[in-house]
Amino acid sequence: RPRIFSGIQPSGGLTLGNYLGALKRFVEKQDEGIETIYCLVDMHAITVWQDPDKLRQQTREGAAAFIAAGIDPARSILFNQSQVTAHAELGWIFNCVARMGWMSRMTQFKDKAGKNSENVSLGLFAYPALMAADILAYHATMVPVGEDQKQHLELTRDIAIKFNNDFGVDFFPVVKPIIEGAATRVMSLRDGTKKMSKSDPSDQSRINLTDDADTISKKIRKAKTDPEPLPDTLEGLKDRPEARNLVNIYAALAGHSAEQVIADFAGAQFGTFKPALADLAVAKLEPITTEMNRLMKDPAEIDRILGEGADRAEAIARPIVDQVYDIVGMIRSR
Ligand code: AQP
Repeated sequence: RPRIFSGIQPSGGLTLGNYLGALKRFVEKQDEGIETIYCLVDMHAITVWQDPDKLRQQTREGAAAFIAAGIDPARSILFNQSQVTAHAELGWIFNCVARMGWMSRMTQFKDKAGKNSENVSLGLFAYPALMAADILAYHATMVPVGEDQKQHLELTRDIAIKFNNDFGVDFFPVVKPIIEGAATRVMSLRDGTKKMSKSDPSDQSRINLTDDADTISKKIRKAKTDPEPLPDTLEGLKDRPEARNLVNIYAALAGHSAEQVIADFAGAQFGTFKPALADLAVAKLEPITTEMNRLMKDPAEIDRILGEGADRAEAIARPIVDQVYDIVGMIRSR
């Protein structure tokens, strides 16, 4: 039976990019009846500095977003990474399998470290090895992610293959990224060539799942665009990253293809298209925000759900990681 694993960092409030590229699709996979394991990856979050109280708050808010978006903790396993020590344990072993050269080629590391790579945490560099552990500790084979995670998943495959070769076993499966839909890469509202990101310093660049209707509308109306009306073919969006981004967001929210949106809005000015997009975004996001706010009133209940999810996750990961210790040659005598 296929098993899905995916995660989101509680490194800030979740954005429309996280929702369309990841969360919405996590729910679809759950509803297809596939075994789904979803994680708030708090240990990844601390690869850059997080205020402890905010980290707790963001982890609970992330869990509330999952549930509000349609993750059912009875059907999916939902937990925070640090409660299942198998991730850290396998992560260390993978640090010893992955090669420095592989890690140095990771574009996300280069982007996040910028010119200051001497001064970022060692954890940020090792991040993709921990991500491989997140997935492989469950022998998951399918990983729904946004386009930006493709390279990390290729590295996960390389780590699995090298581990199997180094120890002469056929233990870890080959992992397949699932990158699908109209919004696998939602771009910043201020710059159509940059990914929408929770850590972008400009709040105007993103829609947060906690934004109210008025804020969402204002951000969309103010989103950067060009002066041309919408074209009548997708081809016409080729060199118009901002216009293309808004069309893709509309398509993903409406559950249509981008072609369909272009057919419906061919020749429309942004003065027409943006209000339509704002109305659609509010209609889709407001119920989620309202439910998140309701869930956040009972943090103890969220913690209980995460703890229960961690118990179920642990029951799957523990025997797999115990076998890894055995394969590697570590004595387990108690
Ligand atoms: N802009 C995006 N478009 C589509 N998918 C996206 N994802 C993130 N941004 C977009 C997908 O969301 C999942 C969780 O991502 P993450 O929280 O692990 O971290 P990230 O990819 O680094 O996202 P952020 O928002 O940019 O966080 P920060 O700013 O902390 O680095 C992944 O499946 C990702 O593809």
